[in-house]
Amino acid sequence: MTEKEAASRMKHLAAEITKNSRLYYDLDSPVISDYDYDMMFRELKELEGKYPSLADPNSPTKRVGGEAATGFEPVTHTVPLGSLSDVFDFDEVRAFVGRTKAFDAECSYSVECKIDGLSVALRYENGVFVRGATRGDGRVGENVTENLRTVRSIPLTLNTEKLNGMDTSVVEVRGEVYMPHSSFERLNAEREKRGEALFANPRNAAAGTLRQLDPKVCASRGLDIFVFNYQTGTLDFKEHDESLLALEKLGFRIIPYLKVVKTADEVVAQIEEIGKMRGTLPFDIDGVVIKVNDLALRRTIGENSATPKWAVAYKFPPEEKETRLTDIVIQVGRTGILTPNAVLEPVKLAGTTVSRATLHNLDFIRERDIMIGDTVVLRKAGDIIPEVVRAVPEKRDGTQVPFEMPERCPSCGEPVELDEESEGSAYYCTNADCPAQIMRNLIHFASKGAMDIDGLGPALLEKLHENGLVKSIADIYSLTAEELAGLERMGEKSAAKLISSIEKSKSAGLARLLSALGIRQVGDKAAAVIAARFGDIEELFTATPEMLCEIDDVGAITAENIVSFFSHPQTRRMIDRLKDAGVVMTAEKAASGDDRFAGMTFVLTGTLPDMTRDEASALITSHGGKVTGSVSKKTSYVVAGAEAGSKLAKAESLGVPVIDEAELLRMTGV
Ligand code: 0OX
Repeated sequence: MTEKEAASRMKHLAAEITKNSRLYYDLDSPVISDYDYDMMFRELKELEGKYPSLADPNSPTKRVGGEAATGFEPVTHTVPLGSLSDVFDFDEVRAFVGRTKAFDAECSYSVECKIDGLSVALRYENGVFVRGATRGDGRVGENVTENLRTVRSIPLTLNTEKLNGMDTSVVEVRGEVYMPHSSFERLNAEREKRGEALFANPRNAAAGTLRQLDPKVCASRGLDIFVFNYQTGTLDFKEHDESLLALEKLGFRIIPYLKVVKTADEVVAQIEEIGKMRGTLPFDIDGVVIKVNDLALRRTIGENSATPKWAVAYKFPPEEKETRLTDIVIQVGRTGILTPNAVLEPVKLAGTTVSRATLHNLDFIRERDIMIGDTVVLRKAGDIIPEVVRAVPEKRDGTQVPFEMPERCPSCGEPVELDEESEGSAYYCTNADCPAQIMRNLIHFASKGAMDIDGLGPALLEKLHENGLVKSIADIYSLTAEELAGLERMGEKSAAKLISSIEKSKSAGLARLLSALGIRQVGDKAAAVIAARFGDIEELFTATPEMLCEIDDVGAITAENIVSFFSHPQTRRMIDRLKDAGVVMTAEKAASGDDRFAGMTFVLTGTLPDMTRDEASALITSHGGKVTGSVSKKTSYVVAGAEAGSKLAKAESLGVPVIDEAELLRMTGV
């Protein structure tokens, strides 16, 4: 690698690490696996070691990770909560053993599983729990005492009498708070029912839960803890395992599967033992921690700024599991694309039970030589989405059959065609009235990112479709409160609420409407630029592919799709019906004629003194602004009222300006 190549690689790695670290720490929503993150981190560190002159002083490797967020009081830890240095193979484990044996050839090691949760420090005074804090940056964390009090396995008082005669007046311990698989599955099932975003994995769910401002929420989510270190206090121990046994007597749940061993071979054997158990445990572990057991020897060996030299974490590669692929079923997507899905014998993988995985397209199946009935290897991409890595042809017994794309759509029976232009051999149903497509079109149309019709989710749409009340998109706008109230389990109040959401969606504007129509390859971004460029839907009925291609984000295929969509007589009829219903067909222009909030996004939280939320939203949109439900770095302002909750805390942690109703009114010139 030349110096120039190294510089460019380092820049790329630093940007990726920073981006993914924000997704992980601040937004609790990682998109790559921890393993991939660690690998990038390590590569950057190595390059910085090799090319010190190229190292950026602000490199992410110089940070410990996870800044102390606001919303909770800061706590300066009595003893800093150091982090572990990671190793990824047994040679590195042996090198660690060698380094520490150099201090004392008799050195023994505590080998323990590494719980995948978040580290906290718990302080007890005179046997009573007085303070619990997150790790934060290792030096300063957040005071989450009230939330931790709700974790049943954290003792509120210690069994001090069990340590007869020992001074227990101050005890500070460190442990890992985690969410067991059972709690995680229950939480995500409830969130799915309520149409809320799912947590990617148990660790993110635990982190999100511990940061809840309302301890009742935390109490309801079933967090747990394993204590793995005596931090400081009036007790005195010689060895780590001895300290943990004492902590257990005091009432703590201590780290399980801990074994003290002497040699590098024994350390490696114990790592392998824990590795074998990994998939069967009721909680996630992401590695094994190896620590020098003798506490005096730890002090001799010392630390490297924030990481002790007397411990390392061996990190597991992403978990893989074998299972049987019993069938391949076809799902007809919103745009008519046929996607093959693997039906799997249910298997537990990285915290959840997996029984389905997408096979993307025919090329994917052929490249991996996957047959129906095969044993396949599964893994979770980014710790989240299950994927079939490969088939295991050695395990075939002659009953396996190759997969063929159906010639007719499994939903409507009309012919299927190969989309020559698409990557990866996409087949699609040629019937625009295919029921599978209609249902998915309806669901997409009403969804959050599209027309955002609150309350009109998949289950209700399904019911409306079954009852013949909604056969196409335009039918949504002819629904009446009486028709809705006639449906099973739909009260008058909910019916009126839904009618008002449908009404509100009419002013979503051209960009959202274009994205909601489900034109093949026209997502949010393309819809926004097309809306900005054309301004009125009528212009799109006469647009040529050339005109569309002039727009940066629109390629030739998308342009053809748009032209083809607007050339259908059904499209004309649908748009006319939407227009008659009052759906806005022009690009978002401020209704007030004053678009001072153009390009700005607002989030409302809490109760405002004089305005309802709808009134505040209307005020913002009428000045060209957008109102969304969740706070991100892109949010321009959070408007907070009384009893504002976690959105306020999040705004503060992301540095998003927070204003009150009076300030909002001032900004609009009222
Ligand atoms: C765990 C875990 C984490 C902490 C700093 C020095 C030793 N996640 O299960 N850390 C530690 O110990 C470290 N032990 C653990 N078991």
